[in-house]
Amino acid sequence: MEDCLFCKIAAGKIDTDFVYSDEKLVVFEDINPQAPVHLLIVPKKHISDLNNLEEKDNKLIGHIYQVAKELAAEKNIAESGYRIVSNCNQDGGQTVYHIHFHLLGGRKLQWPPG
Ligand code: DGP
Repeated sequence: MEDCLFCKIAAGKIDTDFVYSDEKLVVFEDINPQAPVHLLIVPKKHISDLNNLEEKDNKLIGHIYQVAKELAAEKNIAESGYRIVSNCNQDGGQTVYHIHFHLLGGRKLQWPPG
């Protein structure tokens, strides 16, 4: 998608420090962090939101959670705890329409979310 911000970041067209990257995804720090650890896990494949996930994406989603778990350990939040969030559409608070997963931790997170 030519005018998708996260496609551009994932393709290296916008200067961004990746915390992690592989052939399927990139991970970088959120520009507006909501917790001491706030990473965005972004697949290279353009999927606009959770509603557009297909069965063939199941392996990718599993991989995202494996990478999230490893990054949580690296960031020393595995034992204290963390949250993985994917906002969907307006009421879910989605602002960037390229599917992504927030990895949040490093403080006690509130529940329910606002
Ligand atoms: P969401 O609101 O769930 O769609 O999350 C989008 C997140 O993306 C939001 O927390 C802010 C972050 N973000 C938006 N633009 C940029 C950017 O250019 N760079 C980085 N690092 N993060 C961005």
